[in-house]
Amino acid sequence: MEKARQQFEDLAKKIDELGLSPETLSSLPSYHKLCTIIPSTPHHHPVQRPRWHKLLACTLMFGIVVVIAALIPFIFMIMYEIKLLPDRPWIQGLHKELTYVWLEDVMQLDIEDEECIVNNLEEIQDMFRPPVNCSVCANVTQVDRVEKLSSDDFVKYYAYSGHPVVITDATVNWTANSHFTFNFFKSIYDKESPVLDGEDENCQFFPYKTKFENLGEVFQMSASRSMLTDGSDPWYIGWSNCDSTAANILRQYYQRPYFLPSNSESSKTDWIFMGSPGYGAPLHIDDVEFASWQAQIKGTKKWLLEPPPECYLQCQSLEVTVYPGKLVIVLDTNKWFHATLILGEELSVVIGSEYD
Ligand SMILES: O=C(O)CCC(=O)C(=O)O
Repeated sequence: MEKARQQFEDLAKKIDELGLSPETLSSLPSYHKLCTIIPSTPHHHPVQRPRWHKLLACTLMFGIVVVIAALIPFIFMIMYEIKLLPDRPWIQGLHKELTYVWLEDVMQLDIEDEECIVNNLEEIQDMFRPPVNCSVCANVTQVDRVEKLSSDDFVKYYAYSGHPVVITDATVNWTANSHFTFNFFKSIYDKESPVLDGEDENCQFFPYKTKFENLGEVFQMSASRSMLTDGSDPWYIGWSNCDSTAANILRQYYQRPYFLPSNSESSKTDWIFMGSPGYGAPLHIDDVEFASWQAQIKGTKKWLLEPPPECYLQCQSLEVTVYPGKLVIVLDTNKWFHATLILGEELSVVIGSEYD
């Protein structure tokens, strides 16, 4: 037995020296003979696993390392979002870089054009908006009507207080009042305008109760409907004027309201709302960046302003009617719920913009 064991050791050593695999050893007839003498032989020699085992193990290890490496950015992003990471500039920078890589390179989105990865439902947006500081409406019992409003007074009383105001001489020198008709807008928005097909995410279009899907369809309505002829279907729409060609033409007919302070930036995007008496916007609150002004170019519009529910005990609802002419209403539509209704017989046309 001892001799056989020695022979086995010699045989195994030889195999090692020759650089042969352990499988070669087990395939030798002398190995099998020795096994019958020493039943525990395989355990005496460190039997190595076959090569494919090694390959599989290496592949698995490599896979695990790759997966962990790929997960690190995700883990970082999640930790950042749930605020588990300290607020350091390099962490914020890294988060921004990773966001860009993810959205632009992986998801192939144009980050400047995409507003959200997943768009919020408006109802949910309203529900989860941050609560309003009720100083915007506490003690406000009416919408002031003022004229000759200096920029200083505008800043002091209205611009950032959230207190709505109507400025009754705001559009002196504007020629919009005589030019802004349905046909005028129709002539400006040519076929190339991104507003028309609604393809550009930044060009928002509100059809309200109508069936229009984009501005292109609006401008194809019949002349009698556009002129609100008796019996024609009423309509009311709004759109953001994101098309610079159209915006530049429109700006020849109106200027930045005189009461805005010189250091206040006006948004590049204007908003236009247009439509029939009896229609308007339903009660809602906006999620835009700043407060805005809106000039009543044609028609008469009644505004209903509701304080946000968290301020019901301190604030009251307000109503104000804005007539056509030189009037501009300034309102923080992010703070006040608002609804509009067109009064009278005339088509309502307004243009407005945010200011900071
Ligand atoms: O002018 C309108 O009829 C609606 C305006 C509006 O809802 C808004 O500016 O958020």
